[in-house]
Amino acid sequence: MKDFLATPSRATANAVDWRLYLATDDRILNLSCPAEFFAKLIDAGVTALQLRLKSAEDDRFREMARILHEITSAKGVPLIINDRVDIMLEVGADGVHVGRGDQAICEVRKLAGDRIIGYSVNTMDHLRFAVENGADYVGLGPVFATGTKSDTGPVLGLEGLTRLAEACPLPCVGIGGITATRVGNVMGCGVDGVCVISAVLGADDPAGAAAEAAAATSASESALSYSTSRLSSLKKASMNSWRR
Ligand code: TZP
Ligand code: MG
Repeated sequence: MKDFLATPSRATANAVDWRLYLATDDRILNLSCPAEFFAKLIDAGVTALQLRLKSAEDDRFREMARILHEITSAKGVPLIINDRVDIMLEVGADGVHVGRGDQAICEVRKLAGDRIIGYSVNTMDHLRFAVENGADYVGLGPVFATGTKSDTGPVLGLEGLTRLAEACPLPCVGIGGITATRVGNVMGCGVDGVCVISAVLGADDPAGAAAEAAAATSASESALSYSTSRLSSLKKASMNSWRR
């Protein structure tokens, strides 16, 4: 059986601070100075960034990826690219995030090498699939109703999120409808962080909203000590039983 801990991308994903994982949507295409915008958000407390664009032309996607990669590298924050493993490789980003309708994880792995692969999970079967196929971290959601993405599975609620987080041997973040006031409850479900879009990008003061959400992740049960305990023998046992 392949040793989970020996996989470089797993080790990398385990080392990431997932507490405030900001994903984008297409509204960032209207920013006049995206570099400055994201630099401020990282300074405010964003710990990981996902470039997620659904309607951008390839050239524009690449341009944004390059801009964000420059900022995230300078600030020491990982950059994950949604859907596009080709663009992730072109710009040298840290990883790629895929969902059930995207390229299969095993195909993505052939291209991504030891870069991080994230996978979207809504059910226990999805989680098992992600682990068995070598994902490095998972997004669990939608936790709450969201207006940002329409083709999600059913809302998990805090109970559903807790069940998935407890069974999850990988770093995991809750996603979907998470606002700063909900961060504490979501972190309490045992996730390593929250992934948010509207709570920050839809705020009148995005940097202020990021700072508020970041403070809420830190105020809740320590995500870092949870990550460390993730490597307990119990977790490793469940992890290995899921791997081929
Ligand atoms: N995947 C599950 S819910 C969701 C994605 C991409 C949207 C999250 O956006 P928001 O605005 O934080 O609810
Ligand atoms: Mg996708």
